[in-house]
Amino acid sequence: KSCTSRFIGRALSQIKYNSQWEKLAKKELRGKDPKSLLYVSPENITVKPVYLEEDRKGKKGEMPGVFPLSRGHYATMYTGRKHTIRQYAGFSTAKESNEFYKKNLKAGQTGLSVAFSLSTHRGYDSDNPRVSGDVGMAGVAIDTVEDMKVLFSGIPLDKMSVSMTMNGAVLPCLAFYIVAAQEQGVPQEKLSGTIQNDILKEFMVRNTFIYPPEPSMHIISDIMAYLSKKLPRYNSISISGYHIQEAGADKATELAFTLADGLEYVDTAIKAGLTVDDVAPRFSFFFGIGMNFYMEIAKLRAARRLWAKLLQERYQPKKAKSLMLRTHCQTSGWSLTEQDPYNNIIRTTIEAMAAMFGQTQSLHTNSFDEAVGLPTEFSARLARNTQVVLQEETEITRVADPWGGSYMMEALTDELEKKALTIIKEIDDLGGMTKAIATGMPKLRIEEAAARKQARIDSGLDTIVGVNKYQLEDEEPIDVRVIDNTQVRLEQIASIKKVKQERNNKKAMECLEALTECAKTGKGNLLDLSINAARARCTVGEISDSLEKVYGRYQLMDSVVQGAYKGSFINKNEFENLSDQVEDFKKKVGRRPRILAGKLGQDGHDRGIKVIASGFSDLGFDVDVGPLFQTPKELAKDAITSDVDVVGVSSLAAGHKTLLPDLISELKKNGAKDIVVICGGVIPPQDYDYLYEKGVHLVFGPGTKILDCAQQTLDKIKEIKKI
Ligand code: 2CP
Repeated sequence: KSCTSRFIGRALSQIKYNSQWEKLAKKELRGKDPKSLLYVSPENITVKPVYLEEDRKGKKGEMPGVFPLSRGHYATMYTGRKHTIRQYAGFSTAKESNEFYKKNLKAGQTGLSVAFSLSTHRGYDSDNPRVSGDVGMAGVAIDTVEDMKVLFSGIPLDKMSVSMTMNGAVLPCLAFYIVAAQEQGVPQEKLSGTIQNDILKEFMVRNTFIYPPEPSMHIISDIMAYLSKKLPRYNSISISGYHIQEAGADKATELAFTLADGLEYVDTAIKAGLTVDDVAPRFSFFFGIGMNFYMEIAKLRAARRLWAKLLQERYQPKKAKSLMLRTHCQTSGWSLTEQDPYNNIIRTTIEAMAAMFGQTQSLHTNSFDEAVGLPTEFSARLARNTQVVLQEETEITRVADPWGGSYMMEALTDELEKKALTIIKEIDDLGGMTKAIATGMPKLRIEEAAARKQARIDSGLDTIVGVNKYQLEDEEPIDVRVIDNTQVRLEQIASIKKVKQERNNKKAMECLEALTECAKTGKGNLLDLSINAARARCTVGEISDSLEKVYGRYQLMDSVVQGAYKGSFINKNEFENLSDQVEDFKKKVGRRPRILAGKLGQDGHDRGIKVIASGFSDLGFDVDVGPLFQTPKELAKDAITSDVDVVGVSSLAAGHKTLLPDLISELKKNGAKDIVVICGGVIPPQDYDYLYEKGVHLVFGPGTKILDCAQQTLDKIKEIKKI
């Protein structure tokens, strides 16, 4: 059954066609009903095969630069200034990343964007045993201001705008940046750039939080207060939908949750004594751009319109800039496939075009190899040049909002605006985003959508070339960047030791105590005090700990979505065949096959593990999802205590070669040799043999059908346990 026919019943009643067009279409379709051409998107928007003048009846045209800004917040848009080519990068040590940045800037990149190591994100120094597999792997390790100085050595920070993706350890990292610039001779008021600083979405999807929601919001209001006074050119937040889409949400949901987060931040600032005009002009946004081309362009147009309208209605700002939704975009990492990976170059180009047609201010284009590992110099060059070619060889940037006035694009923009507004009202009814997050509603919605999407792909309803259609018989492995994690860690540990030896320890301790005191009393500004601590050479771990003493470290309570995978799986026979085998297992063994799905290290990406958990659970497995951020020892202990048959580990941040062997040796050490260990995620095929040698039983690459994964897992349990 085609996707269209499944949804057609629902869509039919809403649609009226122009009778002349309907007649012509019927003839061309040899009598078939033109309504068979309708498509219903995951946003539940019915996309028609044709849009005509009557679809815009009674609606006025808009002008770029004029409220409600759907067509762009400047009259000239790219004709006046092209978007910033801002590639997100960082790996290994500050020295290596600095060299990489400088090369990229010479080759056409126009802004910088720092990817920090997950250890840094979570406020741990590189010498902390919890982060043995994380240091320098998915981003650059920064422990002190000395590392930050090396990261920007030879890069004039008064001229270069720098984005830093940092949320959990936002205070020390931003403080290091400000002090590094000052020591480079650049006063803070001259700094331009953006700090992500969007903690609300971390609690929904990205999971690199440190403290609980309430003190985390307090940190944000201190940062906004400091930046609005002292760094007038710096964007104090990057309110991010990207991760919401990557985690599985449709575009209306991504849009709604992101703008609802933005409204919550305005409210937080106002509660802290600031005005909307103090903060909103320096709010910035960040959206993901996937493969639904028209819908993505419409999303960015609807985002600008909705934000301008909501701010006007709710806060009546005086500054025109407060209404502007300025945004960065990134092509979808989720849409990249391990299979036939050169197709990813095509996907990224299409997504980059959608972002540019949507008039983004800044863009990152993914490298084609990111489904298997960290980008190489070659793949990063192609990714960057995708934007350079689009900017400099095509004439796309010659016209402001070129899709404006298209009957279809205007209709989709209206529809997305309407859908997103309905969801924003739901959030309002729950008392705003912080309260909504506490109910678990946003996370659950996103996880259900992710499970439904996986079922559509596994059922062949949605095509992914090379994955569920037109597969290659033989796949040649591609090169990936290899990082010697142990070496990076040793270098970082040596440099922390040196900084601590050379600093005035008494001064450093006083700065840390001042931070703890401020957290206790609420008196003083946490960023101001973090800057003092950074200058006194306190480390990221020390600054984070000084606050953790008061705030504590947040533990996420998690559950598994039930029924969404099964409900959207089309081929019921295929599904039931496997669930029957699970039932047989239960009859023979006396219990269901039991799996503990875990995440190791500081890698908080949990879409994969959640989707697997939902699918396995719907198939009849007994599924537990372990807490995030476990050490191999902790996960092994939980697996043994819960007496599981299988431990499943999802790894998306390159720690697999350190963490999985450690897990296996912990299991063996404790006599649990017959627990099946499976893993999946972003794992280069070159590493599969290494993992098998170390005792991993099954490795699943991205794009594996859940049913295949579950079948092989069940067979492996039976083989190992001789059932
Ligand atoms: C721009 N300007 C113009 C025009 N266009 N002036 C007149 N006419 C025009 N047509 C002006 C702007 O007002 C601004 O000046 C200056 O030119 C720079 O333009 P901009 O549009 O502000 O560009 P930008 O400096 O590149 O800033 C773009 C953003 C910023 C979106 C506002 O927040 C940003 O760069 N964000 C990047 C976020 C990022 O890289 N995130 C990485 C995510 P004024 O400044 O005087 O107004 S990492 C992703 C991973 C997945 C993760 O999170 O884990």
